[in-house]
Amino acid sequence: MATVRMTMAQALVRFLAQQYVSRDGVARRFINGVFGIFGHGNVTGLGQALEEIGGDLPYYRAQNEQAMVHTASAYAKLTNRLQALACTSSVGPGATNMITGAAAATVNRLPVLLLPGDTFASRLPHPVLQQLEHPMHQDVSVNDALRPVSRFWDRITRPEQLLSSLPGAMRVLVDQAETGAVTIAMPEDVQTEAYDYPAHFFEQRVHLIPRSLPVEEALGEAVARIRSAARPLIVAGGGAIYSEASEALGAFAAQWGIPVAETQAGKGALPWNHPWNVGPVGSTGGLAANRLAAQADCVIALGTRLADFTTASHTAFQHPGVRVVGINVGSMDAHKMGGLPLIGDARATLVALGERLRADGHRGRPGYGEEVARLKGLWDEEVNRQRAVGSPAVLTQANMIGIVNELSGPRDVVVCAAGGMPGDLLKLWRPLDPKGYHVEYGYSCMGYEIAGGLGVKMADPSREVYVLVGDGSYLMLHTEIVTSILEGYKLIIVVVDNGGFQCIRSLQTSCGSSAFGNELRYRSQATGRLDGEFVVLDFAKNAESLGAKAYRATTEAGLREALQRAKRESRTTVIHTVVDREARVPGYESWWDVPVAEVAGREAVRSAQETYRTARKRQRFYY
Ligand SMILES: Cc1ncc(C[n+]2csc(CCOP(=O)(O)OP(=O)(O)O)c2C)c(N)n1
Ligand SMILES: [Mg+2]
Repeated sequence: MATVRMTMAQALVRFLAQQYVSRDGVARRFINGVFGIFGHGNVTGLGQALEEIGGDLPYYRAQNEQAMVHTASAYAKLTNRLQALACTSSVGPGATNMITGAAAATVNRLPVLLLPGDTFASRLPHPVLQQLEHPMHQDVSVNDALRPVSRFWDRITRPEQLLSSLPGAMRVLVDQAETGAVTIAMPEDVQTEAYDYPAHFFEQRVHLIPRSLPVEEALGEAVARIRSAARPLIVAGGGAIYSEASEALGAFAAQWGIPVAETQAGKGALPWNHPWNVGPVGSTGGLAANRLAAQADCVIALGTRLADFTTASHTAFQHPGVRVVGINVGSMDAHKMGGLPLIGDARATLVALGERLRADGHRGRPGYGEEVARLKGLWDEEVNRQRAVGSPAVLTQANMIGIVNELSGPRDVVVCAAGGMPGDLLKLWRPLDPKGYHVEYGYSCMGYEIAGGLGVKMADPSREVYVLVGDGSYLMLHTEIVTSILEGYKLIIVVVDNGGFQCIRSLQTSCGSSAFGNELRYRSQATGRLDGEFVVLDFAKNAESLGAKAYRATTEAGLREALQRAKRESRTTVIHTVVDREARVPGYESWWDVPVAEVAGREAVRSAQETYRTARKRQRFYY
């Protein structure tokens, strides 16, 4: 057997460069680069390997390990999980900085490969710099903290272990149901150790991404349920987009007269103006989808995790006989809410259901189509109204969203993750392209926005990327602006300055407490709380100092002007907008479960508790 002698790190690099995926007959390389921050735990091992044989696999230097994992997640999301990036860190703090990013990737079912350095397998110099010494467990390092947030986890203590570990890691990365963060911890000495690897280990490998179908009986039962339903509703989640099901979904909805509601991850699966797209459903949903959901007797959950925002914390579906049909590549998701599990690819399953419905001679549902069209009309008008709220002199967040949407192109991408904006975007943004709406709301991780925007731009530089980021999120993590400039990936970043964590302040006051600890104010001498004057920050200057082009906009006209200029720029541009702190887009006949104190001195909290207890009575469980 021909062998090649190389270090464990060199073998890893060579193997990764040869992994391809193929779906629908199109093959592409899976791992397309490595993000990293070097330290003693990876620079002489993996760093050496990348320098010597990594030509094929570009290396990107990040500013923050959490951020680079977000960048990798966003990259994978934009490519419908058909391409990914690896992220390497040193031992210790670099590795633990990746935990948040790993959790975000795993929650969102996005493939990222994490390659943290680890303490010496030999243990000879221990404790090494940055080692966590556990008094009892000698085989524990901080990398073990990555286990619960990873879908595959391994530690390579001998170079030949790569032979079994890497194929296992690849299986999980490309598996549409199991994918998420995959961690291969690399003790720093092992990275540099040589082994005679079989030459065929480095041959090109193409992993097929199947379009699997549910078992025939499940399809048959689903057809019967859809056929007998008077008020069916499809809830389209991220899986619909990942499987590129837009066309099949649009045709299915129109042919069988079934409205399609959207989740955060599923928004864009149908263009906003598709006649059967009734808009967002759930806690931050719109009135058309929420009214249809409340009365639906058959909910077809298509590629969705059925998270609490989608189900309005289990209050969205109120029909006494409602039943769920769960179409999902993942068994866990397909079974949710007592659903009839159709375990399969979203697109292939819709096509299969359509064929069987046709054979079955499906009859129409009198009046339902008209009702759907009427509700959609009402919702479209409401979105117009909300986007226009504000005055020429004072911007509101709704206003800002409307303007950015209006001035962006049909293939451009809006990126967001946390704060009040995701809910408003879900209601008000009007995507035309399935990849045009990119909101990370599985982990809703502050700090994802700019780092994620970078990943989107790297995955498709032909699209303009609009990152909408709250002042709170910006302050938490904005330093990948520097990476975007180093690498020449242009972002248009709109910072929405409303004086701090306003969505959490709203939540706090709506549950009866008085506002404290959320806004960006000086500590007041009089009260001892952070309720003094608002701190005035200059986000434009901050961005400029990092190399970005920057503008400030406080009016509608100013924002339009700044966006036009930003579009003409070739490098990352930051627009600091100041919006009305109090203006809110309302909720639409929905609810979100946030617990309220059962004992409180304040009357307002007691009253909120009462309201909460009543609202909870609408929660339904279907198991
Ligand atoms: C990493 C992280 N920490 C805390 C939270 C909880 N959280 C959600 S939104 C939010 C405030 C965000 O503030 P900002 O970005 O200014 O948005 P706004 O609420 O003003 O819309 C906080 C603290 C979170 N989602 N992520
Ligand atoms: Mg804010």
